[in-house]
Amino acid sequence: MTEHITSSQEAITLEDKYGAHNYHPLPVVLAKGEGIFLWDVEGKKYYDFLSAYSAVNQGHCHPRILNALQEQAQKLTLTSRAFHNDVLGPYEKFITELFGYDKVLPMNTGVEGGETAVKLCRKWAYTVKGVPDNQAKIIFVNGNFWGRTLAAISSSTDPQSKGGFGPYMPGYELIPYNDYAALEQALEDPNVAGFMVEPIQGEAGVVVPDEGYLKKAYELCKKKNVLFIADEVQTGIARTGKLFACQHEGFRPDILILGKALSGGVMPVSAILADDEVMLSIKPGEHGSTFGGNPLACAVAMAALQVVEDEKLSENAEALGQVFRQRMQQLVEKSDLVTLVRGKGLLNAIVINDSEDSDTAWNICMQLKENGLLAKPTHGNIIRFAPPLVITEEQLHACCDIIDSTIMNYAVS
Ligand code: IF1
Repeated sequence: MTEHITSSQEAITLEDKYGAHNYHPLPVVLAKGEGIFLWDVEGKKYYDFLSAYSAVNQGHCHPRILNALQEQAQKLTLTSRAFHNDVLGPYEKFITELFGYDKVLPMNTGVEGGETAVKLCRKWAYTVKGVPDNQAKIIFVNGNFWGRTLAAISSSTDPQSKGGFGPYMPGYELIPYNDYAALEQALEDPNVAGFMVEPIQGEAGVVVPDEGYLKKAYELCKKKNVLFIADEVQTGIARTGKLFACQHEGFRPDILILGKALSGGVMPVSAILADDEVMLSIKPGEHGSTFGGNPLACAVAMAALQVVEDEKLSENAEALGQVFRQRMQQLVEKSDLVTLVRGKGLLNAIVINDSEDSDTAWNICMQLKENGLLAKPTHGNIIRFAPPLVITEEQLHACCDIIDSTIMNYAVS
């Protein structure tokens, strides 16, 4: 019989005793979510300003997505890909037409999307580009984050993500983010197969590259016959004010990686999209996953994407992102605790005027929690603000009022 939790402390105690200690969560225990709101075990209500790291763009427990989940769950949840099912094909048509690609390869978690993109890129290099076997190189940028598998952390520059897990994946090269000259130099190597990059670096602290960097990088990749791989697990699905962030610069990456809000936060669903020349490099039996493309995930993802379109979440993110950054800029001007605000759409962050290893950002988030708003620092002195994209302008101003008053009344202890 499972324990019925009656207090937050009880839940925390159970996690501490029986769970791995691989996270350091804020001391809040959530029991209910609806739209932009979360409630803890004691019934206290919060604005969610993290959206489960942009997996809940459509808002918590969206009724249309839950209906799709419940309806499909009554019929068929999993067949494996050993057989066909009657939901995968319609989903594949829907998502490829929506994003404008020939084909989709469905997986589950975001990092599996990244792994699939790396494998596909290498396979394309050997079978289409003609790179000698086992010589394919993939270029990543400093500050990248695409998950916790060994292939993902092998490209990391963050000691906390990477340290102590060697040996690492060969065939990777790192260059600085937002540095076109460094990319030009790296692509002089004829064995480079791909360039994998986040259009905005989420975990690194919502780092936005210079206007035009991504487009120029894409054009250089085209010229050098290198695949541009966009990791849009966090920036995709309307988060930055477009269906996917590369659209701000008017190009389609050769491989587009999606995850998180692809399911509206209801279950793990990820995907990579590519055109036939690339996607058909992988032949039957060369890649897969037990749950990849399962009927339940397909039904949920179609509903989650339909909500993004019907509720115009990209347009809302674009408009309210401007409002948010204006409000935060006013805070920058009147408080010496906040040095800048940056972001696109409703993926934003403020930089706190303290060293990276200070606990000021954490303490501010603890105070925000007391004041009814949940957010969490990324690296040290940066606080990411990413509410569900269904937030209204009135609610956004109420949240900005909480952030403003919390910062202005923050007593540097
Ligand atoms: C954790 C970070 C965010 C991602 C991008 C791929 C993935 C992620 C751009 C992998 C996942 C999650 C992982 C989670 C916390 C969170 C996170 F802080 F770790 F870096 F969002 F910024 N590409 N990010 O952001 O997707 O396999 O997790 O489904 O590991 O602590 P996943």
